Amino acid sequence: MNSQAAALKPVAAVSERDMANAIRALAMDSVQKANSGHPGMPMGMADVATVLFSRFIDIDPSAPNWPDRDRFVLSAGHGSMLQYALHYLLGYEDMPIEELQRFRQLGSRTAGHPEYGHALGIETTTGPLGQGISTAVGMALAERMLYARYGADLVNHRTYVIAGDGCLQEGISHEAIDLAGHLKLSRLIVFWDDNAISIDGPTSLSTSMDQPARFKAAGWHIQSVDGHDMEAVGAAIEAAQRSDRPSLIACRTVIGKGAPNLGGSEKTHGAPLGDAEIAATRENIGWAHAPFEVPDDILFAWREIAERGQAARHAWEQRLAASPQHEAFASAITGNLPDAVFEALVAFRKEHVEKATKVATRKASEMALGVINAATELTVGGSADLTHSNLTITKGMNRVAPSDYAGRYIHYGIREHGMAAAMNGIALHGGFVPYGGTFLCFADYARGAMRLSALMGQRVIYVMTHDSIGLGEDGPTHQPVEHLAMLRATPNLNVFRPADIIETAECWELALKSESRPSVLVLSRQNLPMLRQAHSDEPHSEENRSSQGAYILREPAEHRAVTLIATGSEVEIAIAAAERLATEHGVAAAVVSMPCWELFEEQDADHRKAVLGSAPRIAIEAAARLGWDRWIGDIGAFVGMAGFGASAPAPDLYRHFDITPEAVAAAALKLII
Ligand SMILES: Cc1ncc(C[n+]2csc(CCOP(=O)(O)OP(=O)(O)O)c2C)c(N)n1
Ligand SMILES: [Mg+2]
Repeated sequence: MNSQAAALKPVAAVSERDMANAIRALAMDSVQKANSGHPGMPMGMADVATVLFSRFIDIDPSAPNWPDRDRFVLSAGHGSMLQYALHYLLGYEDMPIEELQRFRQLGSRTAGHPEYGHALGIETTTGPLGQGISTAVGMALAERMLYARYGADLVNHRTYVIAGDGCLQEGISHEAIDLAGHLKLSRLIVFWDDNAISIDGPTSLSTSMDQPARFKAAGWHIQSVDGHDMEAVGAAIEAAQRSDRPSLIACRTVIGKGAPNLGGSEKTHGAPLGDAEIAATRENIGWAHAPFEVPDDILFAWREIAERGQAARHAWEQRLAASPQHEAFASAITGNLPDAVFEALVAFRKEHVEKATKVATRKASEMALGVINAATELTVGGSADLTHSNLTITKGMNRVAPSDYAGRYIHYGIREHGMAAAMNGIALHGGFVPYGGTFLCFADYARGAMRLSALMGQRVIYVMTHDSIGLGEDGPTHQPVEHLAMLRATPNLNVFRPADIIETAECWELALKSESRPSVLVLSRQNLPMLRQAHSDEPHSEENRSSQGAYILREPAEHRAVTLIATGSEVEIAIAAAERLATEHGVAAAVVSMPCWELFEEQDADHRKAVLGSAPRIAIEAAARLGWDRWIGDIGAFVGMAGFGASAPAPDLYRHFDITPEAVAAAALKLII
C-alpha cells in the first residue's frame, strides 16, 4: 500500500460519482486560480475517466514506467486538468495538490498541455489535436509487436485514449484510424468525447461526419453510450476489451457537465467558469468542499486504484523474474543497442573506403541498414509507401501484418503524418528503435509529429530521400527547397545530410546513438562518389568524422584563400570547384563537409574556428539559403536555390540553376579579388 493511502481512512462508501466530482472540482478550481485553461472537457469526461480508472486501468504511480502498465493518452490535451487531477488523486509523488494550485505557472509540473517528461505518468505530449490518438496507434502496435516476441506473460496491456471532436476532425486521425483498423490493433480503445462542441460553437458549424461510421469503415469495433451513464460506460469498455479490433466508444457528453448555467456551452471550453458559476456548480453537484480540498474517503477510493496497479506490477515482476526471456526483454525495453551494431558499422566503413564504393546516399543507407538490422533485432523499419525508393527494407525483414506482429517492417501506407506519430508512439512505448522513410519534400506532411519527436526527445529516425533537384524529372512538386531550413530550425532535431557512403554510415551511427533526440537522414537519389577515400590522408579510421558536425575534407598546402562549405551531393561540386580554382587560377581552396549543423554548433568555438577558417567562405547546397549566412558571414557567398526547381534530368537542373563547379569557382574569384 502506498504511504499516502495508508494514512487515509475510509469513512463511508464512496460512489464513483463522488470520485468523478473530485475531478470536476479540481479542474474548475485550478483553471479559476490560474485564470487560464480548459474546464469544460475535464468536467464532461470526468465520469468516463473515473470508470476507466476505477475499474480497468492498471498503472502504478510508484513505478510510473513499469513496462506492462496500461497506457493512457489524453489526446484532447487542452483538457490537461483531467490528467493532472487524475495524477493527484492517484497519488503520483510529483503531483501534490500544490502543483494543481500552480496550474500553468512557470516551473510547475502542470503545464498548459500535458508534456512528456514534465510529470511522471504522462505517456506522450498532447495539445496539437490529433497527435495523441495517432501516437497511441504506435503504442498499441508496439505492444502487439512486443507481445509477439515475449508472450502474454510479459506483455499484456492496453492503450486507452480520450479524444475530442477536434482530434477526430484533424486529418492525421484519418491516417491513424485507417492504419489501426487495418492492423487490427485490438488493444487500442478510444473514447470520443462526443459533446458536439468545439471552440467556435456547435460542431454542426463545420462537420456533418458520422464518426462511428467512419471508424467502422476503417475496421473498428464501435459503440455509442451516454458518457454520464457509468454502468453503460463500464459495459462498453468490457465489450471493447473482448473485441478483436480496435474500439471506438462514442461517449455522448455535456461539456462542462455540472455547471448549471454554462454546461453544454462552448463558453466552458477554454475559460474559467467564474466565481458565481463555480459556486452554483458546487451546489449543483453536491460538492461542499473548499477549493483544492478532497475529502479523505474520496481520496482513499482513488488511491485504492493505485494499489490495484501496484499489485499487478508486482505480479508482473515475478513473472519477469521467472521468465527465461528476462534478460532479452530488459535489454529491449531499455533500448540499448548491442556493441555489435557499431562494430559492424566501423567494419562497413573500412570495407567501402577500400572499395571506393560510389552509390547514392539512399543506397548507402540501405547498405548500412543491412548491417545494422543484422546486428540487432531492436530496429523496426517502414516507409510511407516508398519502400523501394527510400530503400528502407533489408534482407530478412518480414512485414508486420494484421494480427501477425512478429515482423519488423511496417508498411505505413501513404500516411506520412500518421507514420511519424506512430513512430513517436513506438519509441515512447519502448522495446524498439523505429525508423521510417518518405521523400524529403513530404516532411511537410509529417511535420506536426516530427516536431513532437523533437519536443519529446525521442529516438525516432526519419529516412528522407530524394533530397533536392538532384531527384530530377519528378520536378518541383517533389524537389525540396525550403525543407532543410525548416528542419534545421526545429530545436532538438539532428539533420544529417551525408556526402558519400562513409558519411552515411557515420550518420546512421550517430542517429542510433542519439537516444534523446530524433534524427533526419537526408539522402540523395543520385549516385555520389566516394569522397573520403580520395581526399583524406587517412581514408579509414575508427573515428566518426561526422560526429563533430563538420570537418575539413580538403585542406590546401598553402594558406587558404577561400573555404567552400557544402553538404551532401554538393560536396562533390565543392571539391571539383576547389580543384578548378587550384589548377586554373592558383587559388587555394579548402573544402569543409558539413553533414550536421546541429552537431557542429555544439563544438567549442576554437574547433569551429579552425574548421571554418578566416578566409572568405562560400556555402554550396541545392536548397534555400535561409540559415547559411550564419556560416558564411558577411563577406561570404551562397550557391544554391533561389526558388522552386523544375522537371528535367538532374545534370541539366544543376546547370540550369547554376550549381556547378564553374559557378562556385566564379563566386570564389569574385570574393577574393
Ligand atoms: C492542431 C490544433 N489546431 C487547433 C488547436 C486549437 N484548439 C484547441 S482545442 C480546440 C477545439 C477542440 O474541440 P474539441 O476537441 O471538441 O474540444 P472541446 O471543446 O469539446 O473540449 C482547438 C481548435 C489545437 N490545439 N491543435
Ligand atoms: Mg468537443
